[in-house]
Amino acid sequence: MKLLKVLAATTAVAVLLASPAFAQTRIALVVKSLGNGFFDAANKGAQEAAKELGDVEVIYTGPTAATAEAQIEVINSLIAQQVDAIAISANDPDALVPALQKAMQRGIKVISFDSGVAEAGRQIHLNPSDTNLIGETIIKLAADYLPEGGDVAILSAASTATNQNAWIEAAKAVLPEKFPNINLVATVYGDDDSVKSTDEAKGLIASYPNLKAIIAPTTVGVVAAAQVVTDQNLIGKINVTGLALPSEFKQFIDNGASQAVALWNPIDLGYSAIYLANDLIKGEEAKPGAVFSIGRVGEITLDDTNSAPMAAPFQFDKSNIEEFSKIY
Ligand code: RAM
Repeated sequence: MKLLKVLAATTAVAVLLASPAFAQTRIALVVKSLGNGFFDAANKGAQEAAKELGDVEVIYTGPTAATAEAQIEVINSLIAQQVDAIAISANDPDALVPALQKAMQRGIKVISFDSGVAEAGRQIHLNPSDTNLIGETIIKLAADYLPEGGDVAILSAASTATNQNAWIEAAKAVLPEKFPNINLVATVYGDDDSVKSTDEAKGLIASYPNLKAIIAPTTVGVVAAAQVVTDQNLIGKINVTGLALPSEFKQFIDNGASQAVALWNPIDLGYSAIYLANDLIKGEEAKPGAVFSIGRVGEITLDDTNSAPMAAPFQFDKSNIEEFSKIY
C-alpha cells in the first residue's frame, strides 16, 4: 500500500514536470506576424523540439501586423514575464536592437531565426539557407520559364524585413551577369499582409503591361499574386513565382498560375531555433567557429558573424508539390 502511494506521488510529480505549465525553461518563438502559415509550420517544429527536450515550453507569439514597433511591445512583455530565451524573426534588423539588448542584460538568451537582427541585438542568427543561393534561386525560377527574357517585378514583404531585403540584394547582384535578358522593373512591398499584397500585385499588373513574371520571396505575397493572376485571367501571360508554402500554394501550380516555386523546410527551421536557444540556456557560448547541436537536424557551425545557414531550398512544381503539400 505504502509503495503504491509513493508510486502514485512520484507519478504525479513526473506528470507535473512533463506538462508545459511546469516546464523549467520557457522559450518564446516570436514571429513577424501571427496568422502566417509559414510561421505556424515553424511553430509545429518548435513544439516538436520542446517535446523532445522535455523540460521546455515554447511560447508562440508575435504581433498581428508585421511591424518592428509591434514586435518591440511583444519583446517588452516577454522581458516582464522573464522568459529564458527569445527566438525572433525580425521585421527590421536595427529597430529591435535596444529592446533585445535589454532582454540580454536581464539574462534572457536571444537568437534570431529566418529574418535576422543586427549582431548587437542577438547572440546567434539562424539562416534558413545561404542568402546568395536564395537570391539567385528566385531569379532563376522566373528565368527558367522565360527563355526570351522580359520584364519581371518583385513583390516583397515589409520594406524593412531583413531576410527579403538580403535576398533581393543578392538577386540584383546576379542579374546583369547571369540573367542579362531579365529586366527587373520594380520592387513593391505587401508587408506580409494579404490585402496589401493583393493591391500591390494589382498595381504592378496595371503599371507594367509587358510584365512576364511576379517574383514574391514571401509565402504571403506569392499566394496573393497568384490569386490576382488567376482572377484577372492572366494565367499563361504572367508566371508567379518565389518562395511558397506547398500546402497553401499547390492550387496555383495545379491551375498554371505558377510553374514552380521554392522553399526550405519551415518545420525544421522552428525546431532548430528552439534547440539553439536551449543550447545557449544550457551555457554553450556563441562564438565564431562554435558548433551547435540542433537535434535530429544535425549540427551547425557559427561563422564570424555568429550566423549559420541550414540547407539548400527545395523546388516545387507539378511533379512534387502534392507530396510536399501534405507536410507543410
Ligand atoms: C513569409 C515571411 C518569412 C519568409 C517566408 C519565405 O512567410 O516573410 O519571413 O521566410 O515568407
